[in-house]
Amino acid sequence: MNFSKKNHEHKNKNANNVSKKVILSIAVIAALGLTSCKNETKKETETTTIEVSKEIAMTDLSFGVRGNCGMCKSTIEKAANGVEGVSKATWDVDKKKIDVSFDDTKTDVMTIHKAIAASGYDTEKVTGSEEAYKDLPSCCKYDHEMTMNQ
Ligand SMILES: [Cu+2]
Repeated sequence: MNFSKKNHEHKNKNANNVSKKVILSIAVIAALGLTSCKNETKKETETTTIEVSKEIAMTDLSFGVRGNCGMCKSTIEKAANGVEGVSKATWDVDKKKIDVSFDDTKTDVMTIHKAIAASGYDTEKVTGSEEAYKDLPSCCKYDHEMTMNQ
């Protein structure tokens, strides 16, 4: 009698263990589910961060460029805007300086200096092409000693 009672209790303990295991498994599955949800959220955040840093990659700076008039302005700005990655180029006829905005993953400031110089205009880093200078209208034949960044 005693023996069978003990056996019965033992069986009950086993049953308890089994249901505990089931509850544990459910808890683990739920935890895994939560983790994967969190991972998805993380990925979305990372994508957003990349998009933001792409906008930050636009570089704004200015440098000196020699020139005389409105025709110079359009030639200089056209040359700068012709560089891939440049989104804005504004030359100031009084200050003899250009403001440029560009994507520094696509170009760099020296490429812009060279493009302007190729159109015949001196920049503070690159001397303008003599060939292109000869072809400029007489009103645009600026003084090579002119002070830039006034
Ligand atoms: Cu001019």
